[in-house]
Amino acid sequence: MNEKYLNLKEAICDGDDEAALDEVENLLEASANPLDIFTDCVEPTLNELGEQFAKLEIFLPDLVLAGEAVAAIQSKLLPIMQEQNIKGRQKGRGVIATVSGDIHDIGKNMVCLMMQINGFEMVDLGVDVAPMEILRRAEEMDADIVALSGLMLPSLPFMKETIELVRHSSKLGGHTKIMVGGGPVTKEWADANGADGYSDDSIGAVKLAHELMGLSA
Ligand code: B12
Repeated sequence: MNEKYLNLKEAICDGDDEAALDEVENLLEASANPLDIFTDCVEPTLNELGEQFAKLEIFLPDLVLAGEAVAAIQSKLLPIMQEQNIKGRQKGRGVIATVSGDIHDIGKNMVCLMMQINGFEMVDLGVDVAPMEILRRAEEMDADIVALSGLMLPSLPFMKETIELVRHSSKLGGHTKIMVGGGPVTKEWADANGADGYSDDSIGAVKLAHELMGLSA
């Protein structure tokens, strides 16, 4: 990791919101790009913490505090990214949700924002959203895209159930494309379970959405 990010990494690991926000401020003043702060610092730091958590080197309260620090960073950076990048033309509309049993939303929020600033009208349904609710909201807005996020292995059956509901909906006229992502999801899982596409990051998600809509970026 570039050393300019080391103070922010430390603040996230310490779960220190205030220090994290001060450091984000310093980075922005030094002209750092908000998306780079995420992809080059926040994401790798969370991945490291996830590994330490899995090895019992840190515990849930540490992860909770780090998650809160990242939520504070997101609430600072996402509006700035939105302001800088909003594009007028809507390329398609859809819903995005973290599936039942799963409350992780940092990655979903990133994907949602990146799609919004790239011209997709995305409605964020939140976390722990049941398959029937995702279907209902997708039907209500005649969604072109249903984007599903899942970081918990035990939640993958709910993702699969949602895919099946959307596929068999008589109200969605077959034009709805389903995109999936999140830690335990792979391209193989996506192909085997009827999704139209998979990506492992938010930039890839935007690229994928363009492909699925038959658009050039
Ligand atoms: C932060 C964190 C938390 C925070 C979440 C805060 C929040 N607001 O989200 C808190 C502390 C609350 C938390 C709780 C728990 N967590 Co947790 N958590 C993490 C951690 C460290 C980071 C996740 C993260 O935000 N990553 C950064 C983001 C940017 O990455 P991302 O989510 O993967 O998203 C990117 C891509 O996947 C992709 N993407 C994501 N969604 C989508 C959707 C689409 C459509 C597309 C195309 C792409 C896409 O693009 C994103 C941007 O690049 C991970 C470890 C890890 N390496 O993932 C564990 C991890 C996910 N948690 C784990 C566990 C076990 C839990 C708990 C059960 C712990 C407990 N005992 O209570 C609870 C879960 C409760 C629940 N029911 O959901 C396990 C899951 C194991 C599994 N696979 O089943 C992990 C993997 C840790 C581990 N190694 O054991 N957690």
